[in-house]
Amino acid sequence: MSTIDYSFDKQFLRYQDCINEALPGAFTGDDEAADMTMEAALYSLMAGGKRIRPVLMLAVSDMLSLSADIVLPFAAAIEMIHTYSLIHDDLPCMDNDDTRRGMPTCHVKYPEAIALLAGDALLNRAYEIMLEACGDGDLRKIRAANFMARMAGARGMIGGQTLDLLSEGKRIPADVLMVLHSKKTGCLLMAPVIIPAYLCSQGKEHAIIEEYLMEFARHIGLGFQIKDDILDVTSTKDVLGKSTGKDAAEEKSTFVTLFGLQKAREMLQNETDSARNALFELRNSGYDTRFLEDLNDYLLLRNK
Ligand code: GRG
Repeated sequence: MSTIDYSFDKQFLRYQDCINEALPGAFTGDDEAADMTMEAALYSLMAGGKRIRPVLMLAVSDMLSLSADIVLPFAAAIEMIHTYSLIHDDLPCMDNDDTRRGMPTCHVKYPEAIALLAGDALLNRAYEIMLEACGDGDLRKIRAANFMARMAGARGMIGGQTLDLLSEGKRIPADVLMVLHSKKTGCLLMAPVIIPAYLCSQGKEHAIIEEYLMEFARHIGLGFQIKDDILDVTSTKDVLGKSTGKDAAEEKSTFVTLFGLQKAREMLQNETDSARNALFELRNSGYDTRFLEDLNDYLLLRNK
């Protein structure tokens, strides 16, 4: 990243363009039998998400001077895993939503079973891409792919989703809500921050960097969910591109329903401040953290 003409908006767009160019090629069909599933997967993948997770991954890589070529398969994989989770989360057996990213959800546009398969196909392709990248036997890549699997799996995002489903209609304690979201939302924000560190050379200095990165990721992860809960009650379907007000209607425990809007806003500010403090430690260690600092503010202020 150039130090002279830095602009957050331009850099954000560059990262988004980079991933948007990589994704369709990583998911083209060569099997006619799977055409409709591939089409449905691509429909959801290219429906215009913010690309926060791959942007984070590319930004942390830049900060650590890691080449984009090395990280790009992992960046594509995380957006595929994220998109699969959204497709499955929207299904009638889960949240039963009809709009996502401002468009009909995958199971509304395609038959429900095809949407299920499209999610499965995205998940499988994500692992295929990461395994292809690991083909040179580089242990750092294998460790990175393993971390992705753990963050997305039953001890990570899927575990959080399970806790969420089992909590429906109940008022859960705040500490359970924290664990639920550190898994459901937090794990897929932890992976893009930590994977670039895993892909770099290891050593004592790197262990300290990983600590600060983990601290940063933990706080943006929780903050991301608090913001999501706030937007659910303060924004509209037109702006968000997905349904709003469902949490309260379905008596779900959220940061807003448990703590109230004012307190949830304070909690979000605290998470943002703590994430910024972790970045200051990295900056003091000589890293260029400007983009991540600005991204942290963007996540605080985002309106969708
Ligand atoms: C079905 C295994 C499985 C998991 C589902 C991701 C998820 C777990 C549920 C989605 C429900 C939800 C609203 C979670 C809150 C945080 C979140 C992941 C929001 C959506 O992410 P954004 O805002 O979406 O990055 P875009 O569309 O911009 O990519």
